[in-house]
Amino acid sequence: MSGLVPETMQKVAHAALGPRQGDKLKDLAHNTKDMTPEGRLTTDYGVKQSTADDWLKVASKDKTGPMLLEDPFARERIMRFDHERIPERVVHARGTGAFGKFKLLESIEDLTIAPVLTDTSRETPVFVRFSTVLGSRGSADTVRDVRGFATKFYTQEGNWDLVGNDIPVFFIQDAIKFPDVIHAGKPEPHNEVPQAQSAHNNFWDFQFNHTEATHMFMWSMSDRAIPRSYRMMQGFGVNTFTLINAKGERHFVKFTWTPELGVHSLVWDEALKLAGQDPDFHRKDLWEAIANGAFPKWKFGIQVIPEADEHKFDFDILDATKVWPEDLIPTRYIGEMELNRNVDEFFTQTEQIAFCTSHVVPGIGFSDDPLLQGRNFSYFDTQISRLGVNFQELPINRPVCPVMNFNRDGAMRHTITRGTVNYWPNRFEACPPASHQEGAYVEYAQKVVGMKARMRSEKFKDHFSQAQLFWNSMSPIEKQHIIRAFSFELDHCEDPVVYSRMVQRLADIDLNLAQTVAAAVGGEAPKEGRPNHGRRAPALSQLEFPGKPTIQARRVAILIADGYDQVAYDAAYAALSSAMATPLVVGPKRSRITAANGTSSTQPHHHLEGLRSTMVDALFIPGGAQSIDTLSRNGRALHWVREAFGHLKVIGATGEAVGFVEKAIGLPSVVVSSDGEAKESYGVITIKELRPESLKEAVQIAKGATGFMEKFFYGISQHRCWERELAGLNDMV
Ligand code: HDE
Repeated sequence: MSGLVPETMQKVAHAALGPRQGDKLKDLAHNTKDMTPEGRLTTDYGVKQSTADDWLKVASKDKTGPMLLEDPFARERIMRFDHERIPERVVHARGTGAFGKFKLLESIEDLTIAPVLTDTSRETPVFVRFSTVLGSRGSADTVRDVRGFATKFYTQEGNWDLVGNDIPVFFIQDAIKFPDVIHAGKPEPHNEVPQAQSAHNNFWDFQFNHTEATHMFMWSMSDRAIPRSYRMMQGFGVNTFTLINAKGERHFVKFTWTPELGVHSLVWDEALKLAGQDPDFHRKDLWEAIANGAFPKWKFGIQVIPEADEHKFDFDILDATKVWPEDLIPTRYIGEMELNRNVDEFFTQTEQIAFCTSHVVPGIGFSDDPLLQGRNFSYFDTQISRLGVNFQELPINRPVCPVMNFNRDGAMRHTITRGTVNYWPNRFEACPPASHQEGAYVEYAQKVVGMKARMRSEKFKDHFSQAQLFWNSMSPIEKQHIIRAFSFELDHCEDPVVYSRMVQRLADIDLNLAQTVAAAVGGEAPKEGRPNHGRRAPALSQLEFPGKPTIQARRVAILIADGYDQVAYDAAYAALSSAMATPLVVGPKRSRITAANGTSSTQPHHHLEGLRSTMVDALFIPGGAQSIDTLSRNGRALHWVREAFGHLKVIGATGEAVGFVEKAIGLPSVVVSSDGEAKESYGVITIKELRPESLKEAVQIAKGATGFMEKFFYGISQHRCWERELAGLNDMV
């Protein structure tokens, strides 16, 4: 196979596919073709063409002349191109997706009849799309925003779409308000500014005027809104769904995904810079991890409330602006999902995938959650405008089980249904409805009596208790980040009415928060706050989800110049690769760099201008007198180290590089010079000499004679060095 098809990208992934996941991929194969050198250029109607370069012309002597409209090939190319775009999603336009599989580990047949949640021998193919909400399709990945986490389960009973976010609550309680909250967040109507930002007047004006958003905006000002990676986010169904068991009993349920790698975020300065330096940061991160075989995994959990307990809580369990605190309703983890295959083509798969919250399978139902009810209408409707009425026939959307009904026609219908009738009942009894025993979806018989009115339950009117609960549950570092987020956002609101009122609003959550932000943004500091109930729910803090300590798929830069210590370099490179991290060699130039021994050399992946410290998780700098001398005189190299230190990244240095790190960060007391033993101080790991007995030893990481690699890897696995921030050192560089 030629390099035309990135076969290697998918090779690892194919090996990991289970028997069932193949169902959807086999189905997609009917519509998949490869570009090959053997294939010949044709029109869309199949006629071979001799050129792709020249429009048919009336040739004069010097071979110039008018172009002929007659040329069907040229016309087809241009007209086809003119119509390549479809409307982008009205929200969540920017996103990326991948294939994977869902495996149930524990049956919940006590709660549901849905085989996807009761049959542990099954493996269900899935497609997941992650997204930001506010930005348009070409906007940057790392902006402050909620992230979408939408999963399509291709079950044997039909498609089940679980369309969630990385934050468990939402801005509004009733779907009718959705256009308002989105209009307020999107670029302002008069000048279409700003792109993909909540930091503007209209967003915060709405938040103030619409108190039910208070809990949600606390989450969106937290680090959850700037994830390090899609692989390191939780996912929440947000809405309250129901499960129906064989006895016909109904339970309320919330669905959760928890990542194996833990919940980790960028730091704000990094997120801001990445938006310009690498706008595809999250998209590339997911792609590379899957291509390298570091498949991201999530545990699948449920929180369940029996129907009879619906009213036992001081919040309404159908209110999407409230969490179900885990100390009251613990999460039961029952399955896991792995993403293991990148898409073959972005448009036909990631762009054309269409999720509908209304698509559930027998055994799963809705509740009277007024946000969910509105969503059930909206998603189907929006797909019709985005993709047309036959959107469910598109390869990525069609189910793996049979589809048969009397829906017909419409633009771009593909299925050719044979038969003389297209209605029910018909004289042939063709396509009869299924019975319950045959697996038909049966609606839960819910007794409903009431007055028709525009109304809301009383408990929905408490807009502050859980905002306080969230704030109370944050660690000191998380609180600090929230304060800074508000300070940034409100600084971007020029209208004093907007930022002054918002500062007052913050006093409904916490007086200290309000006063600190007021001082930063210039609003009048509130003197009194709403009494705080003092309750906490630890699981709201993302620090409760550190994940498994691994450096898999973490990007580690190795900084070198001519004359680098080749032994230390080789040892680190080999150890990082064997741990499935991604070492990225960076030098002042991308042409070959020669080691101190004069014989070895290496071709760096990037130069210091091209790759920035923001794009990596950690930094390693081997010694070598000449190399360090060059780096010490290079402003960009010094900035690299300084910036990585400021962003709390782990830095490893050996030999002469120790002094270089000290010079770069200008905090002599922090960098402990070492006397042979590896030393760690505020995430800076140093050693005089990295001389593993052999490369093999380096590869066995933890056994390294010096313990350097052990300390370095542990630091990376901890994501960041928070001690540095607690000591205020990051603010000093
Ligand atoms: Fe969405 N939302 N939403 N939303 N939403 C859409 O559907 C809508 C809400 C979410 O990767 C749209 O296909 C309404 C909550 C995700 O393709 C649209 C309301 C949550 C995605 C729509 C909400 C979400 C969407 C636009 C309030 C978290 C991207 C394009 C009642 C649980 C799916 C599309 C993808 C997309 C409507 C609120 C998550 C317009 C009316 C709450 C992850 O139909």
